[in-house]
Amino acid sequence: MPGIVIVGVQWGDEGKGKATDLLGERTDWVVKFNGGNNAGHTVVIGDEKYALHLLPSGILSPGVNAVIGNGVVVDLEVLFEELDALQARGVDTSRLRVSANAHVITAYHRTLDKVTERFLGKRRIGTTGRGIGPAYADKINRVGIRVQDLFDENILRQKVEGALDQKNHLLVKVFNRRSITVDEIVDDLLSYTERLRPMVADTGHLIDEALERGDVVVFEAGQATLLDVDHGTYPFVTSSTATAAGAASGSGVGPGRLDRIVGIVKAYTTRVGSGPFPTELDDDMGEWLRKTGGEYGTTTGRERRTGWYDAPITRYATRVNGITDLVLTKLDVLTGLKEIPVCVAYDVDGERFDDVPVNQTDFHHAKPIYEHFAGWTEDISKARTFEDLPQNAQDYVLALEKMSNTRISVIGVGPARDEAIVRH
Ligand code: 2SA
Ligand code: GDP
Ligand code: MG
Repeated sequence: MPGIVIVGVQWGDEGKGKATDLLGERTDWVVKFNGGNNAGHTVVIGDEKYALHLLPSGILSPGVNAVIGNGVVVDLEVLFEELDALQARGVDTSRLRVSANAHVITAYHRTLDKVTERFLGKRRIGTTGRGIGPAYADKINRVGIRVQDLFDENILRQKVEGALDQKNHLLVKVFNRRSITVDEIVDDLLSYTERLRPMVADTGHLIDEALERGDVVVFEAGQATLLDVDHGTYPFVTSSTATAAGAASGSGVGPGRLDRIVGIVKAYTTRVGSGPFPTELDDDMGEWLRKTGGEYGTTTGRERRTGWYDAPITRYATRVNGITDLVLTKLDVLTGLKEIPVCVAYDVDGERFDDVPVNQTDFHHAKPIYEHFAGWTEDISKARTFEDLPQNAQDYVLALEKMSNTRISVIGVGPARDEAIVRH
């Protein structure tokens, strides 16, 4: 099983970073294939806590080759800040390779992201403001700057000129901002080239060779299924393919190379940013989940919206990703609840929907239909086998497994690397 994809089932922050890190011991390569420094993965190893944004979580495992694939948008300032911070903590980052075809995020992408959100007012997406959407828009519009362009100043200058042409008009005339000069962008980008040069590679080729040798390659998705630009709650999504299919196009290997698709799902649900969220709790219970689960953005520090587990979402994610195994995280957070509601279907204006409705308006109107499960009070953070869990916790897990038609292979019972139950 050399090609393993890790995807988020819900709206992100399910604990993908920890899952990737857990697999690290048996992994040779970790590939980030979508998104950029909008991602935030917290990994706890012993007493050390790491927050990663642009770098794949696998970089924390000694000996693992880390790859930033062609599907990623790279903010070079952030890349080197993260590398410096990890190096200062003694992490070996020498095995990082960056795709020559990855696009770069520049100052004008960051500015456009922020001013567009302000302009949208109540209709804003709630982006992370990192320039992700504008960088992908340029890519699709064929005016993006790629990593390889940094090594030819003439080409770079031409491309930046092309990209800035319409943007300056927009910035000055529509958003009342100053115009951005070609020189300031080119000078900024060129300041990174010498440090970047040894990392740049034909990463698709490297990964293909690794798979051919039988190496274990983990493809780590940023964001999640419902934030995917095609399959998520559009327009309240990120601008990349965050589902399993993106692992192939975003890293340059064929889809047939992907052997297992591991879906990471939280024992309840969270979301950051705007958009529909049927099981959202806008009350003390929601606040309790946020506090107990530590649900604050890893990148922006924003409060995450919280709600109960939504089974139709997991079934949907299982279908669009082809999930073969589930990792259920943060079961420990639910400890102490008398009963735990689980959304089993939706009521949409009087009609029952067992699945996520295809029509976005229906999803906005969806009211959860709940089934209630008995809670437990015992501390489960020391549980290492399924049988160590209290009966009610076992029943909760088995019920979620049945509703999603997919095996739950790993259960997270705490943030640390070893706080997990692996079911055989
Ligand atoms: P963007 O910046 O264009 O990708 O924003 C578009 C939507 O995607 C959501 N998004 C995220 N949702 C959850 N977690 C993310 N990463 C950080 C974290 C978020 C943070 O790990 O906590 O720190 O705020 C992430 N990145 C993007 C975003 O909220 C918009 O709804
Ligand atoms: P990602 O974006 O999917 O990698 O997730 P984040 O790192 O943004 O958010 C998940 C948070 O939950 C992090 O703070 C993790 O340390 C933490 N976490 C992961 N698994 C568990 C678990 O099983 N239990 C608890 N209590 N925390 C967990
Ligand atoms: Mg996160």
